[in-house]
Amino acid sequence: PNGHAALAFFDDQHPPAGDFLADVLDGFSRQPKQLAPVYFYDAAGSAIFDEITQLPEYYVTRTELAILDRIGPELATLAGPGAVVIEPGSGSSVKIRKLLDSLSDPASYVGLDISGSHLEAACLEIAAAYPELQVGAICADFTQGLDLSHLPLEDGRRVIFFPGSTVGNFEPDGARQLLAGFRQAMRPGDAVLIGTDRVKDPARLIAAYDDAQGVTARFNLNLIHRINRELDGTIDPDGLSHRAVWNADQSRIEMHLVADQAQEFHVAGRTFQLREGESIHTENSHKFTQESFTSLAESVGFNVRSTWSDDADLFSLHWLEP
Ligand code: AVI
Repeated sequence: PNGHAALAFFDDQHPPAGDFLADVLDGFSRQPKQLAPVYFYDAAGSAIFDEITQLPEYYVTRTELAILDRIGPELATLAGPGAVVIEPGSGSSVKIRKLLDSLSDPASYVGLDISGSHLEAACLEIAAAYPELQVGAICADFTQGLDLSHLPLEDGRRVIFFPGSTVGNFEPDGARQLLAGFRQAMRPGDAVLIGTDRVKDPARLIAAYDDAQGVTARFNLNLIHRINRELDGTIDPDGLSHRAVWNADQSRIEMHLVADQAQEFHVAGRTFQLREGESIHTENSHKFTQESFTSLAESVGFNVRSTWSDDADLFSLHWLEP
């Protein structure tokens, strides 16, 4: 009995909780100041991110969904019947439904997330929508490797679904470690279906991260509100401006909050200074070419079996096999 009756299983691997306060103090002590993008996604931030996915400038989500629609039959062939779909960071419910709808007779869905409550809610929704599917949950930090050894499910092909170009939010070493963790958990015949955003015209990229309605600016500033609220912070959000910059050397969009004038602030009793024009670096979103992603995947022992893109080559999905 797992205490989550509608789920086939709930495997709590007891991931250590992230230390928001320690990470913020550490990030503000660095030069340049930085904050980790994982902390964007409290309830308010997740709701703003949903708004971002609907923006005219943010082509990412709708382009990936259109590719998923188009390639459904191919995915069904590649996955075969009885597939076990595993979703690290489960929550992209529209995309996972498209995938499940495309596959022929998927046997099971396994959500995997660091937040147990979020995970349970997401998995219960899938279970309700797909009564034929076995639905299980693993509460774990997927950046620390995947332990799939206790999956009490039939042995179909395992397909790890990692959409959205979330891999791009990791530093190159972190992305390699993440994919290596996936690779280690896989058996011959298993696969990863992963989305990556493409290198393109910088103006188009910058618009996607600095939209006309200011939704992305709100997303960025929400992190400051969160620090003020949860960590007894006194940062003046009105004195910070959202910036999106294309860093061609690192092939990434960077998000920053830049101080319009100098300010001193406190977080949990510690004092920090921002100079006029000084930036807090809040996110990297790496963009890939076919070559750069292939070399990343191959460096941890994957074969890129197939890649699909939209006509304008904005976004790609890749099928990786060990
Ligand atoms: C979640 N991740 C893939 C988004 C991205 O595009 O890097 C996060 C985001 N940041 C600003 N807009 C969207």
